[in-house]
Amino acid sequence: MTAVGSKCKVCKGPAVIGLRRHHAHFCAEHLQQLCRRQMAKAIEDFDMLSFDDRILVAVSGGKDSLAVWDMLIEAGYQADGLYVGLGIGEYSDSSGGYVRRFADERGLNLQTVDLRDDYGFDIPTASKATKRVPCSACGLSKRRVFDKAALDGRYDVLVTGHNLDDEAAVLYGNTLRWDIDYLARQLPVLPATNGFPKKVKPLIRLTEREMAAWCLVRGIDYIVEECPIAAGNKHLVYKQSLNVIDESSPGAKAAFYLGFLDRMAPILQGRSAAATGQLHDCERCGSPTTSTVCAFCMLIERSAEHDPVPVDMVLPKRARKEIS
Ligand code: Q46
Ligand code: ZN
Ligand code: ZN
Repeated sequence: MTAVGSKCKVCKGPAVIGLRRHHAHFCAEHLQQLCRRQMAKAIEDFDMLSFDDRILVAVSGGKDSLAVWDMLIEAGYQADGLYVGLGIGEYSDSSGGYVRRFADERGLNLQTVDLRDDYGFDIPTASKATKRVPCSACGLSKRRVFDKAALDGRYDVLVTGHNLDDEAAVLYGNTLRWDIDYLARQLPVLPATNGFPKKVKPLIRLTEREMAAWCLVRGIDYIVEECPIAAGNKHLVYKQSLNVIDESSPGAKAAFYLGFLDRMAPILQGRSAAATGQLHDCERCGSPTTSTVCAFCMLIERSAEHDPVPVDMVLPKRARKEIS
């Protein structure tokens, strides 16, 4: 559905985007109104945030995390940013630049952590050293660095920019594997527990396309390139599959994910490892784990003593061809 020549459903002015899920087009002002309302509904429905909370937003330099930071500040929340340098070659250098410019231009407080400088490894090296696929080493590292920054900084809540497309794709993958532990934890709010900060996802009712449009109309400059390691990963394949379904049945993707939250998540309540009391303290760092030593401590140990690995050594074959 293209917006060219179409009129806004609300004011009949020139539309900038057409949204099949809403059977309507919207101008810049009413697109923003829709995004604000959807975020406010998610925050209210799941009791995500209060205006007294000190919020830490994990920002990557991509559209979603910068958009959610912008939307929270605009709505009157107190939100600082956290950027983690992953050491993924030029992609990391460039994404860090977008985040710093965003924060500087708006006078916002940004914290930065660099995996190489602060922990002695980067994602390509961690992937080789632990024989994990890069996104697994990356996801584990980010989660732990986010948790630590939020707890050390005494923030009330950690926000991530996961949108409806992200959550639907993760749900799709978890469902294909019937991974009950992950399904039981796939909630838009994870409460603070011993060793974990409260974590929330205010963009669960908004799509990738809506977030790109938000950035466009708000003049937010973000890194458009995907992480080079993402090329061909399963998450992207799940997203594409859902987009094909949504193309023929507009709204199916939203119904899949929001229906899960409404009808399936309550049934799975109490089924995660954390809820069934299988977690205890890591003997090295004290973080909750199902093993004696947590996966992140193992990753640090193996990676820190490994020779640094350049990013092209861990790129998927397709991305390597494109670069050469
Ligand atoms: S940054 Fe990290 Fe993503 Fe790159 S290595 Fe994978 S997980 S794709 S959001
Ligand atoms: Zn309008
Ligand atoms: Zn540990």
